[in-house]
Amino acid sequence: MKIGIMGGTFDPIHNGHLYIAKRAKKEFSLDKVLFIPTGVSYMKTGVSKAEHRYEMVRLAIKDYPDFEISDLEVFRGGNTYTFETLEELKKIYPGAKLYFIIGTDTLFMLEKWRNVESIFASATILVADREGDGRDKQSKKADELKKKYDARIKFMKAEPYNISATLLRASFKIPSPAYRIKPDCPELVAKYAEEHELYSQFPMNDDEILELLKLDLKPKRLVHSLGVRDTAVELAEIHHLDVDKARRAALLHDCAKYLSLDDKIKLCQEYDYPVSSLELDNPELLHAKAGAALATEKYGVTDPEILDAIRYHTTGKPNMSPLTLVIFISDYIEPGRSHSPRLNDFRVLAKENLAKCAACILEETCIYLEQRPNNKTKAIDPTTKQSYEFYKIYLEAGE
Ligand code: DGI
Ligand code: FE
Ligand code: FE
Repeated sequence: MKIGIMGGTFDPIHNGHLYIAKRAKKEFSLDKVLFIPTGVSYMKTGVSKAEHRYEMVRLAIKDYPDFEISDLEVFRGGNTYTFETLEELKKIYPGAKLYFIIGTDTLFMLEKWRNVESIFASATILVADREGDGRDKQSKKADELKKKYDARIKFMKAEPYNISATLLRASFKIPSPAYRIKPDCPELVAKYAEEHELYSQFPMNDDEILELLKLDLKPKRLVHSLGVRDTAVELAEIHHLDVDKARRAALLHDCAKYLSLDDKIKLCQEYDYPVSSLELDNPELLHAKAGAALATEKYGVTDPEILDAIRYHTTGKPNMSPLTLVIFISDYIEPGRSHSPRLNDFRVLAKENLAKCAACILEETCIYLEQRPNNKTKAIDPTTKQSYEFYKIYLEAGE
């Protein structure tokens, strides 16, 4: 008998896990696949209770006759070690060939696992790999392990699935039904998670926000947002501000960039953010206000300082909070920007004097908007103008 083994936290089990189990079963003619949810995890904190994770796996596989669940790890006291599980399975299924299914990232961590020699002796390792041929780094690592431990390692073609658990948890945390996305797991699992509020009771963390943003932003915009994040974090550290708030505001500052005009207007109305006729004529301005609303609606952010920083990141405003200044500036100077010859001066200035740096940026923005060629001049938003009026005294001020 050939038995595939899918170990994991399964918090929660998702379609990627099922897909990989199906692929492994087919490609290696396995008689069955055993799903073994971990008990107490010694590597991860903040994981859902084992009984919930076990129940979700049970629900997910109940219509697959060749998939089974095992409680070997769930009810074992203390830490769970794979080599012990495999030892037990050899006793339960004497003579069976065991195939331990892992993702490519695990291939590189295996050697750190307790008693890895015993793992290699007990089971063939099946690596779920996007290309299916264990290219480059993976096949090198596999060859190394084969030599060193006499390991049996095979690659199977399957999409990597390690990231989507984060996205899946995030999808349970989206507050507004209008912006909810369908969780990528069996319906029974989603229902169970919702009924027991396994994920929705916690606010989204930055990893989850990032996974959702990947769906909302084009690749270039995502790179920009990560640049703003890194710049904002650095400036927050230098100026002794709340680094977590800066990181979050920066990540989300352009989250509404690709919403339709209708959606942006609707969001602003719902949140009582007034929309001016100038903004309707220059709708690219609206993504900042709409972004503050979307940060609440979709990403669950309610902190007024973060929302203020997102809302005013394009125009600035008079007397900005230090956090709002940091986001306004970071958006302009992040490493991916190259639109102004003075950027390098601004990057130095931002570390020394936020208000003066904002003044320089506002001055440059006003000049840029007024002096665009071919009569393509853009109207300066009154808030941009007011910010410039407020900050321009810093232009003359010394250090
Ligand atoms: O969203 P980003 O591209 O990262 O940058 P942003 O939010 O600072 O600016 C978006 C656009 O808005 C950019 O092309 C410059 C423009 N902008 C900034 N202030 C004003 C403005 N456009 C008008 N019409 N009026 C303004 O006051
Ligand atoms: Fe923006
Ligand atoms: Fe931006």
